[in-house]
Amino acid sequence: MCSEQDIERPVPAIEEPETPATGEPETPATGEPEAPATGEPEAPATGEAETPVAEELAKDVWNAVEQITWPKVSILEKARQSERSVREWIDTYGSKFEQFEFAFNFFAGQNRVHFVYDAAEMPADLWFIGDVHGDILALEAALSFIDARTPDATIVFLGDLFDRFEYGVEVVMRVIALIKERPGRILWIAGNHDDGLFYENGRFGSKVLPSEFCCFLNEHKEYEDFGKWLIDFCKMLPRALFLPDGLFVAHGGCPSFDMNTFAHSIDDVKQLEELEDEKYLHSFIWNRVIPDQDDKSEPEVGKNDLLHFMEKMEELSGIPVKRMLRGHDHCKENRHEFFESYYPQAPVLTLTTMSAWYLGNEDFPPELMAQMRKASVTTPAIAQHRHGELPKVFTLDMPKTLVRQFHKVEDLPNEIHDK
Ligand SMILES: [Mn+2]
Repeated sequence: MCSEQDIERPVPAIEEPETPATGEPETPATGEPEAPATGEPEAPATGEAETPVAEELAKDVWNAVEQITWPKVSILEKARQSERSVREWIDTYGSKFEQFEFAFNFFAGQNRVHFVYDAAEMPADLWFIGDVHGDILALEAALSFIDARTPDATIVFLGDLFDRFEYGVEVVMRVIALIKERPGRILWIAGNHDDGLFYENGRFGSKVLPSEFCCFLNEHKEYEDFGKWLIDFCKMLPRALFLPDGLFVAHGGCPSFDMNTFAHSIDDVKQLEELEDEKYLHSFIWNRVIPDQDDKSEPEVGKNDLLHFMEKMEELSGIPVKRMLRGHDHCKENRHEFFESYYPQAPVLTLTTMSAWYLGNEDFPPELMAQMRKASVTTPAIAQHRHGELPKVFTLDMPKTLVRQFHKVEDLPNEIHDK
């Protein structure tokens, strides 16, 4: 199962189970075809048949990249160019975010729960990139893979672009520059790290750990204005996206059972506009869909809760909401997970786009740090939209040497790594 969760502060100590050690995936996230037991049409498409194709294609892309003598330099140079372009934009427009043309006709100032009703608005090629968390290598791998196959693709980011890995500012600059360079083809759905960043009493802080990015902003005064701009930018990003074929996309979860009122909070909603209430917006980002649990209360979401929510959305919007794509939990094995127990009624796919298993955070107690330093190479996952089904997953198998150039990777003992 996925791990590597984040917790909202004030819970300090251990939030992030990218801890490799023990409680690892009892789940199948990976190699298995994991046909969902029911012969559903939604059957997650990661099966045997798909895998060789994905690997072949990934290899093609990465062979090309490897020909660059020192890819790290060129990748970071690209990020610096992006930064220049973003700073130019900010100098010109300041906080007029409505100048950005996002995908699916989302504009700043609109409702942040975004419904796409018309199938004609669906792009021919639509891809999803999961949590990147400052892993510029994984981002570039994903972009080159997508661009090589489908040069005019629309790309939706599932949030959490910074914290954890050291290239947070590079990732953010690259993505914002993409929004500018590819008008109408990029969407960034806010994640909890994006939403958690704040500025108070002259310092950047975060509502979540780990939060290396706010430390970076505090240590680099030349990014202070940009950091403040970014906080406002993140506030206007969409929190949830509903596509006309029934795919519901959000970073974490959805409204669930409320223990205070002992009811589903979504039942109070009579009109879609009411979803703009902060408590609902918060739930899409911070709540967590949990496999193997039918009924949960906030902030967790079980299968029945998700089903209930989707039925309610269908009733209110007329879109037959049938399945969910999310980030938030960082799957270890091949960086994606299908929640088998949610089939056939409410299929869920969790996607993670990072090239290494977590490196740790200086805030952790030393004994835990020692454990977390043992990061290992992973295969970032991305996914391509398919009409009426969960997106198709591609895992990007790239050379370990390349990953080692970017991250302080240590190999885990096999008994841990190979679970
Ligand atoms: Mn995350």
